[in-house]
Amino acid sequence: MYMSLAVPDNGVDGAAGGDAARHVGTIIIGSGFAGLGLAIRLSKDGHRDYLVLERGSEVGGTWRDNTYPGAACDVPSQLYSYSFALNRDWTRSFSRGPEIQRYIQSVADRYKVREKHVFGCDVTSARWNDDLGRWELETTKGPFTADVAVFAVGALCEPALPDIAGIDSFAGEVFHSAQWNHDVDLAGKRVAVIGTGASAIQIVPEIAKKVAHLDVYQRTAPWLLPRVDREYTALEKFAFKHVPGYSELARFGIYAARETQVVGLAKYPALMKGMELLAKAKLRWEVRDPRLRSKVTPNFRIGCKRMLISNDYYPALGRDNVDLVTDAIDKIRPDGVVTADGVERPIDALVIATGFHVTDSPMFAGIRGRDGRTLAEVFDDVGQQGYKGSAVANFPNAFFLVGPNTGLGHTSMIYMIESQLNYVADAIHTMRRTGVRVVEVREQAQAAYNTALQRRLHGTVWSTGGCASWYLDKHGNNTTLWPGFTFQFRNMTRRFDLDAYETPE
Ligand code: N01
Repeated sequence: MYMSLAVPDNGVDGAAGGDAARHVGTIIIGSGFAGLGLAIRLSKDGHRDYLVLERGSEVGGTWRDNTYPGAACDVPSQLYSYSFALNRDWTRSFSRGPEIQRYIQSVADRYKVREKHVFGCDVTSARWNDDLGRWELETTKGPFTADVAVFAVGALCEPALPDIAGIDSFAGEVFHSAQWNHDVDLAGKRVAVIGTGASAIQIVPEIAKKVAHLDVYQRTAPWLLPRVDREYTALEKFAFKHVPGYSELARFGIYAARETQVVGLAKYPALMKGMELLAKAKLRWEVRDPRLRSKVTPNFRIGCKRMLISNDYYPALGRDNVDLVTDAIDKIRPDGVVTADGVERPIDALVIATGFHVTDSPMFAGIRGRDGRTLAEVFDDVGQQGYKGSAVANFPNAFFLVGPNTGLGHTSMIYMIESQLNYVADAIHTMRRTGVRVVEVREQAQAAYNTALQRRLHGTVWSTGGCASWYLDKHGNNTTLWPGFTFQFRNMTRRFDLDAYETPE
């Protein structure tokens, strides 16, 4: 089904590469929206000397991996494609996972970049060799070296498993939302879902229909807004595809409307009250049982955690075969979950929807910089800090896509990714043009950037809204989200600013 790896082009035939490392100008690690986008960008710019190392067997990243029932996007479809490859074939206003994955695959085919991929290639470590001025990578397909390494591994890719006593002793089926086991038929089984985040609220309504009984373990009640999802009419589909400018106009309208949320989220959190009223009205309308209503009523300002959208989550909780459990989980036994009040609820299968390692990704421990310290050690010291989300001091010739403070809660990450593509592609181009072989962001430039960023983040709803979220790291700093309008980030990353970088040599 997939294009085979073209040996003459990327030189890797799928077998372990032996002792001799293969040298490549630029190595991109990961082929989700970010890594794939950079591959296309480099190809378009006429670069041939690059490779994408992808541990999976396909492009798509999070959309390839998250195949759980109900997986769908909470960003409107028209905004959820590359600007250079608009999808004029979306079938509904909010796309489902498989349709997005098909789109990503079609773009990889259209731009013929599969031949630049090495699939099934897990990068186990990456180390900057300061003497030779290059990156040395160990992978499951042998060693590689590269002048420039671009880490496009995604923020939501390393499943976070809860530290609950006895979880390993559970005798039934157990899997994380991002590693759904499709061989397990949940029909007629007693199932527990731990977590009530974006993934869980999509999973719960889907499996509630078929399981015998479902316990949903909630630690914090999320805010829910309506999901205005529907299939496009034939006329709309025709217009998106054939009327010049129609897709672009729809895209711009959605983009502009979503950007207005930044005013409430990042500037005047009190304005979020309006959204809270809408969410409360929805809650009152959809949850008639006062006991359940009080359990699902959030206790923090809307927007502090990611706002979720669903029309079928509350109704699913109201089903006779579903219980929402708000008592803390004490331990897990081979055949059930025990809560702090001593009640044991027997189950046959356990779904873990507890999110991802975002600010503490295990991947950070495998990237070693100029002074020998790993990214994990550097981040442990100062928190997850970078420069323009794309570079980190002490890591020369390394770029990061979806790096520190590039995340969003209100609009499409693809917009931020494309901004970073401009920056990183221009960096690679600038290095070629000027003959500068090594660039490393100046510590001062990074520190000044982060001081300004944290000042802006201080008054946002993510810091003041009264919740604990994965947006904040262990130092209490928000190192994940971009605090402004996304077009501000776009302007800032339009060109690579060489003067912010050391160019040792
Ligand atoms: O993960 P989460 P997710 N014991 O971290 C709970 C994107 N996404 O996979 O709130 C018990 O949001 C935790 O409770 P609390 C999107 O960016 C997008 O759902 O921390 N519970 C929470 O309820 C999203 O933000 C789409 O108190 C524990 C849940 O588990 C991101 O992925 C769809 C626990 C984790 O929620 C992650 O979403 C899906 C424990 N030990 C996902 N630890 C789109 O539609 C955690 N929890 C685009």
